[in-house]
Amino acid sequence: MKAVYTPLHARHEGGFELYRGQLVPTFETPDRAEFIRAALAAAGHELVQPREIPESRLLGVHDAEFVEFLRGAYARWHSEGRQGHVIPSGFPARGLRRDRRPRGISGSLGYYAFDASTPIVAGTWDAVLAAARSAMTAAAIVSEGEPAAYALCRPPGHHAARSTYGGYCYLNNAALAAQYLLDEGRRRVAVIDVDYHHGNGTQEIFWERDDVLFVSLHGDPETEYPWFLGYADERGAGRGEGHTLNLPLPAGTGWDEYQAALDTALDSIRRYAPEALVVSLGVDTFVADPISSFKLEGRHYPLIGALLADLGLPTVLVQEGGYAVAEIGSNVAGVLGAFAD
Ligand code: SP5
Ligand code: ZN
Repeated sequence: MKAVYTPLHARHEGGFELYRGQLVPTFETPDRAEFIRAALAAAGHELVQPREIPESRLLGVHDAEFVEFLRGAYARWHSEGRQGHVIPSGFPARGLRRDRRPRGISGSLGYYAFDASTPIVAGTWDAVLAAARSAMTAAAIVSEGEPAAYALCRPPGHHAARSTYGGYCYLNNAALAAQYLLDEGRRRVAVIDVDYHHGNGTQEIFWERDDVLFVSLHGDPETEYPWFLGYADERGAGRGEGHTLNLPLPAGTGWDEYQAALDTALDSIRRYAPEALVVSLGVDTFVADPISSFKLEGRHYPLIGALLADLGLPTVLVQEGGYAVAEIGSNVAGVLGAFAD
């Protein structure tokens, strides 16, 4: 299938994240995308460039001031006399005001970010915009009639919400793809998120909407990132009531339990009867992933691809996480190859 890729992803590189009490090089690295690109090219998928989709399309999903903040954050950090990496250090927790955005850069960072693992470096915005355009390009390809397309998005997106960023994510690529499909005429779109981590951003964006069904399988937030969203009792609100389905699974989950949850997720999508599907495709469910705790093996990824294809829907697959770099390419290619067959 067509796979949207651009080398612009590599401009987002060299950041540090706060991990277990230390500043360490971020797990989300450029070589992730290069291993995926190589595996997809070797498997015969056609690599295509993202289109110059107008930035106004971002505003279907994101707040305009948030987008401008992300674009300018690195320059502001340095023009306001700070050095090194742009990482927030204080957040509006319970009891603190979150109704106003402080004028200074440090307060603004804490206002918009929700963790300290998502650094902004000089090239971050270029890569973020290219990833968003990649996802929307894949959606355009499917809108124009291809049965499926894949976007090799880096940085990933599913933790980013309307006006918050975190979890290595800045703009929500999968939500942008879903909104693009709707804007081009699909009436109902389902998003299935198979990344190890809960897609809190996607959930928040579509929380009160009934034109998007959001279904997520993920590590139980009782112990797993992002900790503060992704519980089974979250089901949507207002018109969106019943249009969010969370299937948290315990750390250590292997294929049998995973497949049972995937069956539940696919059943709910069939009942919703969408006109298109977006897959938030993280492969950090892999047994050797350095920050996650499921036990899927390489042979399981083609099974996921085949089960997703069985839905028979026009499908946009969007890259999310996956940090076992040596195997990331074969795991992603495993999903796509089985899907295309
Ligand atoms: C897109 C994506 O996969 N983002 C993940 C961001 C995770 N960042 C914080 C990770 C903290 C993990 N806690 C360590 C558990 C080790 N078993
Ligand atoms: Zn993840």
